[in-house]
Amino acid sequence: MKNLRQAGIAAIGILLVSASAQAYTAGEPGDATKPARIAQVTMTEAEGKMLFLPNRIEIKKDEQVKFMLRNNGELDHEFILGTTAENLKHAESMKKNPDMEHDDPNGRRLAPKKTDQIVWRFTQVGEFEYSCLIPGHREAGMIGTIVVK
Ligand SMILES: [Cu+2]
Repeated sequence: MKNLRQAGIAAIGILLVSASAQAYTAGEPGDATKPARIAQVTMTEAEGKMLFLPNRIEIKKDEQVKFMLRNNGELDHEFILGTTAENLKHAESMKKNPDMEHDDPNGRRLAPKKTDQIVWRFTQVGEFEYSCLIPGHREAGMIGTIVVK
């Protein structure tokens, strides 16, 4: 498992096109049948900006979190969990392919007024993020910080 994880980190580009490689720096997909802390995250646009509410969430290591996502905006938005480096790399590949489908467990794309969920377990202390990688959205403010203590 450890080797698989390291290989996944080294080959993050491959990971993006291969949903079968399951390795995430920010933790691992959770178990929806187990209790989880609820974190509501709303995506929206306001006054020329795009944002997540809230844009900072603190979590305890090994805590399982259920992100209850809601898109209150007029545009599609995404919620992609990862490190900043992973998300920036992912954002680059989305510039080449803006309609890229995500079926990775660490991300969702929501149409306006839609809701969705991600259950995730954070297994490492550190700072991670969630961002919307649709071209221009991260730059417009769609980034949030996750602090795992
Ligand atoms: Cu967005």
